[in-house]
Amino acid sequence: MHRTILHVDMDAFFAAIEQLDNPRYRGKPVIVGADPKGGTGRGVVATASYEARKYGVHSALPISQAYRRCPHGVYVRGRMQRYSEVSGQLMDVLREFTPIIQKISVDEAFLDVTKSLGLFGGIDALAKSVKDQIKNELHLTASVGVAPNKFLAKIASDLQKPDGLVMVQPGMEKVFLKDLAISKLWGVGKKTEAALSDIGIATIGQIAELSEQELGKKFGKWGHALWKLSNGIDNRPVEPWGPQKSISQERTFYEDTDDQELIEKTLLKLAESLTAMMRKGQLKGRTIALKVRFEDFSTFTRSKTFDDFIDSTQIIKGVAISLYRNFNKENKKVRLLGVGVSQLNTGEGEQLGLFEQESLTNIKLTKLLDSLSSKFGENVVKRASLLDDPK
Ligand code: TTP
Ligand code: MG
Repeated sequence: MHRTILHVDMDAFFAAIEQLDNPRYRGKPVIVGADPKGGTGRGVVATASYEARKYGVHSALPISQAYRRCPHGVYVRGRMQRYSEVSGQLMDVLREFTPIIQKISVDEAFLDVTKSLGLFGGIDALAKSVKDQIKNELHLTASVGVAPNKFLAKIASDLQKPDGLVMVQPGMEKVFLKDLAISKLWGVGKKTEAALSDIGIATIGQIAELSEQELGKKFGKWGHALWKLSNGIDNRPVEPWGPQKSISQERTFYEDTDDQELIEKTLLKLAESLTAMMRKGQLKGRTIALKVRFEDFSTFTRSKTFDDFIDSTQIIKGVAISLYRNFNKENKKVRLLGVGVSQLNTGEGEQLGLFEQESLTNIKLTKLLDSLSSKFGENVVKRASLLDDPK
């Protein structure tokens, strides 16, 4: 018995919401992100409407370049609160189709609809209905991928954007993947891509032809995962939110930075707001982790595990700074920093890796923040978000 998994991903999410809320922006190239300041602005594009993408403007492009490519575009700052609100509405719509739903970012989720198919008259009708409901209730479009597993569903949703619908029938996994570029494989970054292209490999089908042992030898544990994925095998379940497994705080700098003072100050602030939240939620954890994303988007975590459960601001600050100093000795420019705690003293059972479930953490944090804000006022507990100014 095979599973039926949907991956739903909204189209040009932030930009589409701007066009929804400001009818005069519709049909125009809308760019959400830093202030371009007539081409001299610093920082990056969060996202661009499909009209703007025709000019080569996309997420993470420096805003100055975006301005050069599309000077007549409509440039807007982000409104995270509004985007979170729509994100919540999206999840409400999706929950009508199945309770087995895993939100993986502000605008995307996996749904396991295996057991709902009968209710909705089969997969074609269900998938159409998901798209229609999003359109009717949110007035926005989504792209949907349908497949026997998460990996394939995620690739499928991206293939016919915007307003796409791509289905991978059971049994067609390898045919579907055969000619796709290896960059579509989860976790294949520039380095793996280069290593694979060195041995003449450009498509997923070519990886699938190698033996699992061979890949294991070349890439270790990751090689085995690579083999499985390229053969269309992915048994990971869609995991609805369970009890909280980790808590973290992170911040993206508008401008990548190698300013040690700013970096360490930011880490201290993140540790402070993290521990404030832990104490309010009566949470302690055994593993303290640092997350660092560099300019090229490569992302690393470093952690330290203690025998005891900890919530001390001093300890967490100290660990965050020492992990950072040990890790970034070359002082490479940093784009994002995060500090988190896992192995929490709540719930039991399997402990998930830190940052693996950012959405889960975010939802829990949002709830916690809401309750704190109502007690202490907004500014006391402002959360680091993608669009916040780092200062
Ligand atoms: P995505 O789903 O990656 O992008 P998108 O919805 O804008 O466009 P697409 O149609 O290709 O799915 O990300 C969702 C939102 O997250 C996006 O609207 C803005 C935000 N975001 C950033 O702020 N920075 C980034 O680098 C990326 C990739 C996304
Ligand atoms: Mg999207």
